[in-house]
Order: sequence, then structure tokens, then C-alpha cells
Amino acid sequence: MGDLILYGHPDSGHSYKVKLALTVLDLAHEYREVEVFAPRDARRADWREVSRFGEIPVLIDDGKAIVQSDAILLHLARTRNALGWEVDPDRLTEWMFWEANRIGISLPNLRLCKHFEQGGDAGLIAWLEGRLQADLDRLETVLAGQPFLMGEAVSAADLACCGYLFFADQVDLDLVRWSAVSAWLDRIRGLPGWGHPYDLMGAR
Ligand SMILES: N[C@@H](CCC(=O)N[C@@H](CS)C(=O)NCC(=O)O)C(=O)O
Repeated sequence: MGDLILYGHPDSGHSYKVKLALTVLDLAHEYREVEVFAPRDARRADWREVSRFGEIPVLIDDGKAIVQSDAILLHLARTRNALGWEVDPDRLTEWMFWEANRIGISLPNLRLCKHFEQGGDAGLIAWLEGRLQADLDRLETVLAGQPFLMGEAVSAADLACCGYLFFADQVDLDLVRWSAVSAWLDRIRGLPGWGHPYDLMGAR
């Protein structure tokens, strides 16, 4: 396997999902911070060259740039035959599409409204909150019967779905009513290589 470079930012939960996969897999890599709050054409040039959709994260693996956090996670799982790929690639892929369409939409956008924009349309916030609660209910149901989303061991599905939940305080989200989700997050916190986004990618 060749050199790995991750482009991200400490406030980006999508970047954190990939950073966490790299640390949990204990893969040596270079981390490059992108000035994500600056206009796109003012951000670092090496990132602009490789970010096909103008977003972070981007992972360079052996010279090839891969974008979209869940595509990157699936790439790491497939090429390292790890993080659930070795258990069931189809089930793992299902979870990644679920994340991208569900909790990967509801929670980041709620955080955008409540934490970064400090306001926003009340109807939109209510819709995002309702959707997030349904997403947490779904995770709760699965995790009530097993320690991780794919079964007994941590997988890329867990790393994708948990990412933004470590910013729960920024959206005033009290996870107490989702006890299985809370216990799952504690299990993830206990993994070798785990760190809070601001510890792994630089404090803000
Ligand atoms: N679907 C994308 C979402 C990535 C995304 O929303 N990235 C944000 C940071 S978390 C970004 O780059 N925002 C800056 C911009 O769009 O200019 C993924 O999963 O990678």
C-alpha cells in the first residue's frame, strides 16, 4: 500500500469519519487541513486540484484521490479487507448508503443551523430534528441487540454513523433516551485509536 494523505478540517464530521478509520486501522498518513470556512478558490491549491466536488474529505491513496466520506470508507474497508468488508460487503454498503441519506444529512445540517448559523428556518429545524430522532431510533433498535452495527466487531458503518454524534453538545442533543446508542458510543470511545474530532484533527 502506498502513501496516504487526508484533507480535512477539525469541524468536519465527514472528515472525522475518515480520520477515525485511519487511526482505528492504525494506518500511517499525512493530515492536511483545508481552510473550509474560506471561499473555495481561496483554499489550498493542492486540495483544489484533487477535490472533484469541492468538498472535504479527500483521501489520496497511493496517488489516487478519492472523495465522499462513505466512498472513502468503503475504499479503505475493501482494500484492507477490514472494517466489515471481510464480514459482508453488501451489508456494509447498505449501511453506508443509509448513513449518507439519513443521519449523515439530518445531524450535520441541524448542526449547521443551530451551531454555525445560530438560527435558521424554524420549520427546517423541526424537520431535521424529527428526522434525526427517527435516525437515532433506528440505530437504537439495531444496537439494542448487538454491540456494533454489523454485529460483534466495529465496522466502517459504525465509524460513519457515529461521526457527528461526538458533536452532540453543539446541537443540544441529549442522548439519554437512546441508551443503546449511548453505550455504543462508549464502546467506540474505547477503541484503540479513538479520539474526539478536535483531538485528532486539531482544536478549534
Ligand atoms: N457527502 C459529502 C459531504 C461532505 C461535506 O459536506 N463536506 C463539507 C465539510 S463537512 C465541506 O466540504 N464544506 C465546504 C464547502 O462545501 O464549501 C461526504 O460525505 O464527504
